[in-house]
Amino acid sequence: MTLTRRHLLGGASALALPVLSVGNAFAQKALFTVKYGNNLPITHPMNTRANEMAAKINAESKGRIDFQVYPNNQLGNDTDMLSQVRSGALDFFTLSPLILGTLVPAAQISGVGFAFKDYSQVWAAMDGDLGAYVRKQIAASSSLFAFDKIWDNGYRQITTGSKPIATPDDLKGLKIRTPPSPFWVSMFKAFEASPATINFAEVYSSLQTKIVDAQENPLAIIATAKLNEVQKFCSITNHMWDGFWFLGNKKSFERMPADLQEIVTRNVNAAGLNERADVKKLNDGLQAELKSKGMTFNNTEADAFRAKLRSAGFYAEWHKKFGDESWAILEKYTGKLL
Ligand code: X2X
Repeated sequence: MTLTRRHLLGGASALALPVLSVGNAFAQKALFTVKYGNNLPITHPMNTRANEMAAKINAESKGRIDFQVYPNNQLGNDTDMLSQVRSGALDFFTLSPLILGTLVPAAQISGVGFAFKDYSQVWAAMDGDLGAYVRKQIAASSSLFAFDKIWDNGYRQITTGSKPIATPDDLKGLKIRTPPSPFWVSMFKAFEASPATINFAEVYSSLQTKIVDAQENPLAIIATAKLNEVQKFCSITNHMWDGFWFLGNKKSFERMPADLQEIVTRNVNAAGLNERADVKKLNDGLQAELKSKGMTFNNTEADAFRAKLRSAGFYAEWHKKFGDESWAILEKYTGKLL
């Protein structure tokens, strides 16, 4: 966070300028220049809503804040940006709870395979006691905090270049990319696949050069990252719901006076709710478009995949790792998982 106008004008040339400047007419007199980074393509609803949010924050603060959006891994990959936001070099960062799990293991609980049957369970949990529990863990065990309303990624589907995934047996030996998270590796090892952790910034090229044959992501990401150009099959597994905590560096945020903190908080949460609606609409409607671009789709039976995870001891292992307290909070919304 750049605190003074002089510093801003002097330092501006050294700053990587935001790809999508929100045309902040007030930038010349900003007291607080803040940087927000993410890993998604500019066309993903996360960035549409983030730029809209930034313009509102700049206007409502009457230019005292210059909120800058850096999309699409412009500041580095997830691993880089996580260390930047931890140190305060980056002020805000949106990150999957499962990748955050490398720093705050308890955060991974929202990604338990096949846990949330539908979005009513997701939002009841994430806007309820489970989200509150995870945010408490984040604040207690790191230099970060998370805003109340988690942003949406969606239900994840498996894509491959070689074959459709119809049953759990089709995952045996499959070289599949997962995000850098012990939880994701654990899930696909339970399926007897061969997971390789790769940051999202490198996924397209890793598929194109066949370093891996498969990956898994919601349709909105498959489409906006153009993964359909390097993947042939998409199997609707809905194996995990995933989101993005909108993370902030505590010390950076606390430097702002209360009135500016309120403007940022209100707009981040409001943008998150709008992003959720956009992502769900996209994920619900993209199959036809991706089919028209050559992808082959198949549906799957969740019970067969859930049974495989159960027989591999996946649920029992993670129940033990998360502990009874958090597992009970999760099951309050999902029902018994074991
Ligand atoms: O890395 C991924 O697959 C992505 C874009 O979905 C996340 O950020 C977790």
